[in-house]
Amino acid sequence: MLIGGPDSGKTNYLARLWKALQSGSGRLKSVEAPEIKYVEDALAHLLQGSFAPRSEMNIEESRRDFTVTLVTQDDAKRIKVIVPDVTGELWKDAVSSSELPAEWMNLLKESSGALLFIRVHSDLNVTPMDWVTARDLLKMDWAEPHQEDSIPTQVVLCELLRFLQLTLRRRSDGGLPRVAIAVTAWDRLDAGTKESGPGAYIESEYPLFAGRLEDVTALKVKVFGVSVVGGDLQADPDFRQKFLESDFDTAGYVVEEIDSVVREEPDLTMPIAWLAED
Ligand SMILES: Nc1nc2c(ncn2[C@@H]2O[C@H](COP(=O)(O)OP(=O)(O)OP(=O)(O)O)[C@@H](O)[C@H]2O)c(=O)[nH]1
Ligand SMILES: [Mg+2]
Repeated sequence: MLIGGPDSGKTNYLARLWKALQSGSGRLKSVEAPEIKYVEDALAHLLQGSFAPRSEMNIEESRRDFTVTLVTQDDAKRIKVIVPDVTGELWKDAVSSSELPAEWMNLLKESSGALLFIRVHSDLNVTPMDWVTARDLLKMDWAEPHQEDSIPTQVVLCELLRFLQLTLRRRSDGGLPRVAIAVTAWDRLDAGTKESGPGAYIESEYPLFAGRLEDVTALKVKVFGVSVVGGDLQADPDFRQKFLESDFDTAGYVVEEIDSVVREEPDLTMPIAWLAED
């Protein structure tokens, strides 16, 4: 299941993933390809060299959950991916009211893995005044409605993680449920930060959340860096030009860290494949 706050990169990843699943060169491919209009629209944006816009809450089309069945390259394993309504505003609302709508709750309870999105340099990332404030916010009783925009991003992340801990079920092989964290717009980071890897990025930007991740025993967590096309289509016209002249299927990458070695992979399906991996 794909989840994340507003502006966290869900739609653009989904669009890029869609193409990767169809091209079939990654770890996962799609079994059947249902036509989902907003995903096709988002992909059309990318193909034309611009990021897909933020999802609108009011458009009926963008508010429909859908499920796709994916299969591993060797046909050995089938994975059902649920994409709930993709507007992050609703996840944020859920956090500020401390309540998940019943239908999402049920979807999560049927899942044994989730992909949680966080975006590099989002204007909507809210930084806490300080550590103590963030900690107190986490401890507070959410019954009291408060200004949702004041909730620091990492507090939202901690809450989403808590929802996942409460709801996700064990895998069919008995293993712990998994949560892949996608740090999107990875291309926007400077070389040094990229080199340190996605885990270190979370630790420096979201120390409270990183602490939670370390303490979690009921979930298996892995952090990935994701760049849907490998650069910034908005801020970098030179990159955009090169992108338009190149083969879309080679654009973008995922970053993972194995035994302290950070490596880049062209396979955009990797975080989801990891969720289902043995
Ligand atoms: N540079 C760069 N920017 C990205 C990437 N992915 C997303 N973005 C930027 O992030 C913005 C938000 O991405 P969306 O995919 O719309 O985020 P979302 O989570 O679907 O947002 P909501 O629909 O509001 O919930 C985009 O408009 C891009 O500007 C990426 O891989 N690289
Ligand atoms: Mg969206």
